[in-house]
Amino acid sequence: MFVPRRLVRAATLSLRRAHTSAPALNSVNAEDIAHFSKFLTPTSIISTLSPQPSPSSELAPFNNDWMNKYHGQSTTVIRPRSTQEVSEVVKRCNERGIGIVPQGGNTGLVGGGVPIKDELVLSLGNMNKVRSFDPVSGILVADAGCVLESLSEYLAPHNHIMPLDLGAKGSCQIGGNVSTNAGGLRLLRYGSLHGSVLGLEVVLPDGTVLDQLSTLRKDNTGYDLKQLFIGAEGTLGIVTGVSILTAPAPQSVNNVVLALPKFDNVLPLFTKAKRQLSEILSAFEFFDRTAYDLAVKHGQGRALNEDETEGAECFVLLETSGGNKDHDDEKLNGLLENLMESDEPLINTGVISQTPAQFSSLWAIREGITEAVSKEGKAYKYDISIPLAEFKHVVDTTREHLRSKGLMRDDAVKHVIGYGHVGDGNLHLNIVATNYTPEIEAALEPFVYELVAKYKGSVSAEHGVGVMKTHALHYSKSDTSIEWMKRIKQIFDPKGIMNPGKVLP
Ligand code: FAD
Ligand code: 2HG
Ligand code: ZN
Repeated sequence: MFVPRRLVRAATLSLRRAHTSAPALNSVNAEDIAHFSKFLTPTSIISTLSPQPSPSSELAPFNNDWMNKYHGQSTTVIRPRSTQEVSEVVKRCNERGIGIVPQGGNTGLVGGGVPIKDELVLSLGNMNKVRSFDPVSGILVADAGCVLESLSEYLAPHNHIMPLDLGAKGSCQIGGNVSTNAGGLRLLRYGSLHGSVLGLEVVLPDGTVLDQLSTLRKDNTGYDLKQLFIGAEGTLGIVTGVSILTAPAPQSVNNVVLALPKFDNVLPLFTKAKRQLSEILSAFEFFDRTAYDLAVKHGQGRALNEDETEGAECFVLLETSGGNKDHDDEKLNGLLENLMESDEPLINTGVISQTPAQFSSLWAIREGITEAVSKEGKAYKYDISIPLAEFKHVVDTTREHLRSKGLMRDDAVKHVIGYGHVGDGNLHLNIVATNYTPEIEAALEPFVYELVAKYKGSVSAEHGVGVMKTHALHYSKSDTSIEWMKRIKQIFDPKGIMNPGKVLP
């Protein structure tokens, strides 16, 4: 799905700025622009400080996030074409104490990819070449600015797929994926990027290039430094190249959307699906009724027939991927028959895809929920890990809490919905409001974070910390852990220029 950059609206709230304070850093000035012009092509510099100043409308897509919730005032965006150029830009910023915000596709959902003040935005989009691919090992080495979907398209004729997939694939970049340790729709099958990323090339905050672009599956030679940059959200350095293990394309895929009479059936269904489908189960995604209704309302995927959804409290999208169509069909049909035949069926009904178009259309319902929510209103997004059994309870409790505060009304909070990656224990709790307001935020925080802490969960399962959750880190990390994170940051970035105000409180 293509995720368009949002147009900027004039009067928007900057909710988080009050909570955050970036280190004292210098602003970019005209001399810096003159310095950059010595080694960058004119099209690599977008700046209001250039001799021919760029209009601020050109900077707007880089200063505002995908949700139009977080806003910066950067005067300058640099779009380097090579690692060497990144290194030169970073060296200058380090000397001058200028904050840098690395930016990929700007699809992040926690405000990590946009400036807080007027930091320089370093956008990786011009570094978009595949460096090498080995069809035998499946190892791909690519520039960090390659868009995820383009990499999937590149691999298709070689019968390989990327080990990750997400709704933002049309815009997000592999460097952004690595820097957020993105999870997504294939994690159940292929695991996290901490496993599939084999090596990284990183420009460190002083401009040094750390070349760890290994293509080895096994390498036990001491500390695995690359792991520090996976999920660092641009606070330790700039990822410029990625070596990643891709997967052989499955020879046979199926998907089915199952309508369930009640949430309580999700877990028994997951258990049965794992047992009966075993190695071919590749995704098990959940969305509640309101999430489904919003996706349909806003044209995401093709709606199921009304009789297929009647009485359904929630839905599960289940995918199989394997190597033998007859074998996989038999296993999936066996599961579906078994589900329908039991005395108390776990599902009301299911819709199975028969063609590639139907396969995509069923996925589009699930993948399109984020897009649908953004069309419906302004979303407060809580991306949490909690025990599977508590998914519904957390959604219901949050809704009741907002009701008790008198906020469940059309001009405040319109919907509270839950969806996510059951297979990974990751719930996306979205509160869809008419506007972002301090009143709603105060009702939600720390309420939601305390609920997560009660279940010993994580306040960020996959989207990261960004600027949104720096103050909430302590709900999921001990003081000792935070202290060591700060020490690591200090070692790599003593001047605090890399993505200031993000991740660490
Ligand atoms: P950006 O948004 O540009 O940046 C994200 C963070 O990474 C920022 O802190 C930025 O500074 C840093 N960064 C970016 N590039 C680099 C680099 N080269 N070097 C160093 N730091 C860098 N996330 C999931 O985990 N799972 C999902 O299923 C999922 N689905 C989504 C669906 C939609 C419709 C949308 C809009 C978002 C979704 N996301 C999901 C969130 C987001 O897409 C991911 O976090 C994605 O990995 C961000 O990539 P990006 O290139 O857009 O990064
Ligand atoms: C998903 O799983 C993404 O669809 C986005 O992680 C979740 O928008 C969200 O809250
Ligand atoms: Zn997700």
